[in-house]
Amino acid sequence: MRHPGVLCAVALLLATCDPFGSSSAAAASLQETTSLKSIAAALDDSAAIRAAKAGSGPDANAPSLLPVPVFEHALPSGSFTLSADTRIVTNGSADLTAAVSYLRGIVGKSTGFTLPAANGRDDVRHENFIVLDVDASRQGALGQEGYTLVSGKLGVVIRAATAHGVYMGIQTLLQLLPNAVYSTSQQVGVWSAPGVVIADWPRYAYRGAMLDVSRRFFTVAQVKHYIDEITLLKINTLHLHLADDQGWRIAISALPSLTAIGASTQSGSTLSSFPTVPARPWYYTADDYRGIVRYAADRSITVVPEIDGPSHVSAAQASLANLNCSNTALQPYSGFDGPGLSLLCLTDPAHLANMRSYLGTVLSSLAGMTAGPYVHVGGDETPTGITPAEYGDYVSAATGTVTAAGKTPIGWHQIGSAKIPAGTLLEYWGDDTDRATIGTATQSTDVQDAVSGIAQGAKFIFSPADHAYLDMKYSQLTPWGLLWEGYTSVQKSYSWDPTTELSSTDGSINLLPARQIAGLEAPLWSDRTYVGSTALPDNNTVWATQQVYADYMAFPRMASMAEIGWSKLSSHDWTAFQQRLITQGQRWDAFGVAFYRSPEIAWK
Ligand code: TNX
Repeated sequence: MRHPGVLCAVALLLATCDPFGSSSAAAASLQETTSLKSIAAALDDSAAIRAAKAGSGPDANAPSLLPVPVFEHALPSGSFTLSADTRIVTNGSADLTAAVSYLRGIVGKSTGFTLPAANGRDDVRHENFIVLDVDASRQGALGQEGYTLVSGKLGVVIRAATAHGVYMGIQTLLQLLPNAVYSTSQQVGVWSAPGVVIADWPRYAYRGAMLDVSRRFFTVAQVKHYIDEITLLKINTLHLHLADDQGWRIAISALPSLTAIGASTQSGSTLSSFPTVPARPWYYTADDYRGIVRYAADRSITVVPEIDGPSHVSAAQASLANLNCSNTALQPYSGFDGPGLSLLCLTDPAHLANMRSYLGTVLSSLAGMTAGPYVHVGGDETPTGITPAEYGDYVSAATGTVTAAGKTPIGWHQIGSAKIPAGTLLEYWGDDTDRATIGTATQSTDVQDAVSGIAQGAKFIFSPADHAYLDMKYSQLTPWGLLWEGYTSVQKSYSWDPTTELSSTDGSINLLPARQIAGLEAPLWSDRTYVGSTALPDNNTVWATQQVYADYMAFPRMASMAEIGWSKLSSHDWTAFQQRLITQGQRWDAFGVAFYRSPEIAWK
């Protein structure tokens, strides 16, 4: 399909088709341009936005981008070449400092170019610029994270309503450049991006990744590395599972025992028995955590902290005696048992008061350290003995503290069974077995909890365990991870959709209105990060490093999640996705991501 309007609109970048009459006039008008405003105003990308809104997808010959953008049209007449002279032009109307230093950081390492800021007339004459333009009036057309990108001979122009949108455009620009741009050491090359016009925005606002740092501690550097990896795919949320049976990972100054005792264990090891003394204890100080939050924010990622409960709480029960009915602290737990292992004492007024005081302290200090709008309160897998009233007491204390701290609660979908505040988000981890019960006389408990949440107006984040759980093995050959949902191939991770997870298999019943879908999240649990993980480990067991485990399990399946979360449903296509993954694999190779080379894909 041809888009002549678009071609003409980008005449300034191409100097071929000229809306002002002749290409030389266009070139001249650029030479005289002294401000970003006039460059941006002269570049009319509205035709691209119109084409995107009208449902035009990417051209067949457009460059391979992942997630695939809403609209992308290859421009035949010339590519942009990044060089030591390329200048960055911004208008300073929004804070682009983080986005610009991110771009300089990635490009600087691989190309050695510094991309200095332009300063007026002289630099624009270079005809070699990257314009980053924030214009709030484009909010209606592009939303929070949308952007347009035009590249041509003279430069690249990225325009958005917010700095987040510009940042997403920068991620796209990196994908347009040669894969070696992701290299962390200097490379020689011709750094060209093809001529293209793109109009793009996400399908869902919440596109998350979860890291279980409780069962296996990830250092600050390892968490930052994971952030660096997920941001390449336009993931915008990092959920940290900070407390579970096997470990407590965040310092709460008013309750020092939570880390002094609760952080001394992980699945399969205790600090005292650990073969080498770790350089750092197995928790984040408040400064560590704030540093992670800042690092993420500089990459347009919101951190969501989670304190699980009223089950998955052994680490807290080992640290604080008054959470237990016996008033005795439990032994720290470093085993491998899962569901229903632990429960706070919720059976009498004194212990309910202890629980409320504990949550009040922990969740409000965590809210205070968190820049983003959410705190996750857990709520999954309680033991069978608990009554709905006890569970409701916990959920009400947890969500009440979060809302009182000015944040929005998120919980695993089970909290939908209790009374939850308006605006609560539910993270749904049901699977196709649950789906098969929708509309039958025996809807599964997971579906019932979801239905109760839907009726209370909750919004949903989808993490279906049979598609989105990154700790599930890909195949019999996967050395680590779990298997309770069966094997999750790359194709299976790509073969689902948020709009049908809560509808009957035949599609006749849909429980969840589309407006109550916030997005999706890919959890990476860390229960079993060792070779031979279908059995318990012993002294000879070989453990994966955190980074090897995360890279292998999350990539390429994170790309499936990213594309389902960002791209239009109509562009969803396994065959085309496989092709995009081949290119993405080369980017990962350059960036140093030790992804799993699944035989489903013809990797280069
Ligand atoms: C279930 S699903 C869990 C986690 C485990 C995971 C292992 C959910 C909210 N809880 O505690 O780590 O399975 O796959």
